[in-house]
Amino acid sequence: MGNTTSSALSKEILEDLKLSTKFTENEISQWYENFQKQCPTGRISPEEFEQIYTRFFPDSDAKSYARHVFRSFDTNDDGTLDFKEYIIALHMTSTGKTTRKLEWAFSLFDVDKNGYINKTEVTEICQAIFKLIPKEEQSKLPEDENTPEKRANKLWSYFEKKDNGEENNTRNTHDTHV
Ligand SMILES: [Ca+2]
Ligand SMILES: [Ca+2]
Repeated sequence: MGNTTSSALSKEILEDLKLSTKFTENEISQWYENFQKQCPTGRISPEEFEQIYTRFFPDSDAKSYARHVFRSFDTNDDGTLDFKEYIIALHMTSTGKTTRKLEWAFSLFDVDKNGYINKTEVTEICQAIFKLIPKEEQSKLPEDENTPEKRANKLWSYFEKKDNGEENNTRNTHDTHV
């Protein structure tokens, strides 16, 4: 008995994940099995995460975006993603509720994690997102958002308008265009 075996998912984490994601116990257990196969150490490194993204975006440069996404899900700031952080990430990017997605978008944009979003951070994320878009797709974008800077300007003025200059209130906006 005891909890020396690392292969079982603790009841505590399971209950916690069921509550915060609405995934079923079965689903979570299955993901845990897969996670353990792919990731015997139980932790995903930034490099492994980049590789996952590179597989999804083979024709573009996904590295900087992957780095930002990784940061936004590494909630305990230890430089790796554990199973719990991974499942929350999965939930957020697939079936998550809008409010949860906005919370995530906020932490994605808050590059230095100080609780505020500034324009430099918005520009940085827009640049990372742009690198995901293949070149030929970029040329089809509307004139007012066909560069990372234009996109950042647009997004920034949207935040400003919404929040009356209160840049720390972006959690309350209902559409971040990302
Ligand atoms: Ca972590
Ligand atoms: Ca910040």
